Amino acid sequence: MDPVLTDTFVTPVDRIFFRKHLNVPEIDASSWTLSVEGLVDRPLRLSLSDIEALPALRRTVVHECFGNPFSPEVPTRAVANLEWTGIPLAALLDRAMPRDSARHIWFEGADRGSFLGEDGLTFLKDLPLEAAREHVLLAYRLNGQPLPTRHGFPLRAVVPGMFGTNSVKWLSRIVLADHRPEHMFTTRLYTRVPPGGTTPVPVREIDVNSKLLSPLDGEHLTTSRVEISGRAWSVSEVTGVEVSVDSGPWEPAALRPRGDDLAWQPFSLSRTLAPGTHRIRCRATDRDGRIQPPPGARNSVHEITVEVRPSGSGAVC
Ligand SMILES: Nc1nc2c(c(=O)[nH]1)N[C@H]1C(S)=C(S)[C@@H](COP(=O)(O)O)O[C@H]1N2
Ligand SMILES: [Mo]
Repeated sequence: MDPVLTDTFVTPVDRIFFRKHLNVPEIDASSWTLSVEGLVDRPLRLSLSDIEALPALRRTVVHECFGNPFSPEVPTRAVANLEWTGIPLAALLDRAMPRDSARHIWFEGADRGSFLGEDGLTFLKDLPLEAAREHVLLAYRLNGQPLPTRHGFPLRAVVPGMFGTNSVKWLSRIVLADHRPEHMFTTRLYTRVPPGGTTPVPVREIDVNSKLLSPLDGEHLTTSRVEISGRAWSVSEVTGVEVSVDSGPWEPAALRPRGDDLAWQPFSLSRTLAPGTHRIRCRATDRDGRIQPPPGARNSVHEITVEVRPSGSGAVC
């Protein structure tokens, strides 16, 4: 069974994929602090209760791992849809008062370790300050529960519309700066060359993508009436998902509109399939006209194979 997609709209905590590059810090929430420093008029050092005392918001957000940074074109579709509770980063920036020279914001986790033979690394990411002010949430609850250690306790960044790699877990330090940090996870890894370009850019905005959830790849179906369903997501709203069976035409699936949050969107289509083996494909298009490409790209059309063996046909034991 697929470890990350389930048929619920919000992915249960025990079904979320887990990624880490360094260690998993065990943080004592009573002594943990978050600092906001660098090009600010009023540096801050906040406890978890300081943060929890600020007005909270809840957002349901699609969460997707970019995949292996050494294989940026391989589809992994490690994806979840999660409900975060936290504060907008903007609330802290308003208090810290960034200077006019601040253009970039750095997020650093409390994890430490070695990666690619480099010792003493931290997990550090950066964003343009204006984009971060607009989008970033600092979350301390996940699906209504305290944030589990593996997902970033006591506080993590969540960046709706950007790949999971930007959502720094175990957040401990925020730095305002006039330049990007040269670092393993900012300028060396997690970059890619955009289509038609030559210069690598940081892996940020998610691609248009979709995933078939039911039936599952390789599933043996005992009825020929099949409800084909899945999830689609992109940085802008997905406006259409099409499904193709075998080499048939692309047919529009029913698609749930996105709503206010940057969540994934369920889609479904009913089909009658003759006994035998079938290939099912899905492809999403978003409001900006992005469409999933053919195989060879990390967000290529998703394809599964199923076998229909109606009960009574003698093929089912
Ligand atoms: N501090 C820290 N934050 C991190 C990482 C990490 O290794 N350390 N991995 C990133 C990557 S690549 C992804 S996909 C997400 C995974 O979040 P999850 O394990 O909660 O699903 O966390 C991101 N944030
Ligand atoms: Mo990731």
